[in-house]
Amino acid sequence: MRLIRLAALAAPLALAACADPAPLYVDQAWVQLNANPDAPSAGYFTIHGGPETVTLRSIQTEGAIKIEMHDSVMKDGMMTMAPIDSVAVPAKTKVAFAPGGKHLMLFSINPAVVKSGKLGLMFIFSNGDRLPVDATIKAAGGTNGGDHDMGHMNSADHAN
Ligand SMILES: [Cu+2]
Repeated sequence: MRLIRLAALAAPLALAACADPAPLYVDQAWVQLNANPDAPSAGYFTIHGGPETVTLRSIQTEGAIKIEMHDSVMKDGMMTMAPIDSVAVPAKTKVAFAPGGKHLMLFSINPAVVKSGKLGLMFIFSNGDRLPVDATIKAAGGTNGGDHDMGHMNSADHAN
């Protein structure tokens, strides 16, 4: 008798869980500090597409003077990078910003924020979602910094 009653209670909950589509979210956010404090640092993360296709319109932070989205492109056999205004996030699809590809460029991160080890980012999407995400700040000198150093020099070209 008790088993039947429990099953009847559980069924509507299970249905509700199925009908609720996986939401749009962002994780694995981290910042690779640049060894040169005068050069921008790079930021990376993974966006998990939700039930509908959206566009990442902007990322904002109060922890840096300026933030830009960049993509890495091969040009005449050289890796260069170019600013991008927005990024399409197809439904139920992962979009990664990762070393060697798309990345954030963070100019003049507040030293107090660097000390705290976390940079607060606000992801703004075309469907109105505003998702706050903390990026873990990794110290300069790691093995991942290499492929971006060249990019930073190119950045100086197109930033001015
Ligand atoms: Cu860049």
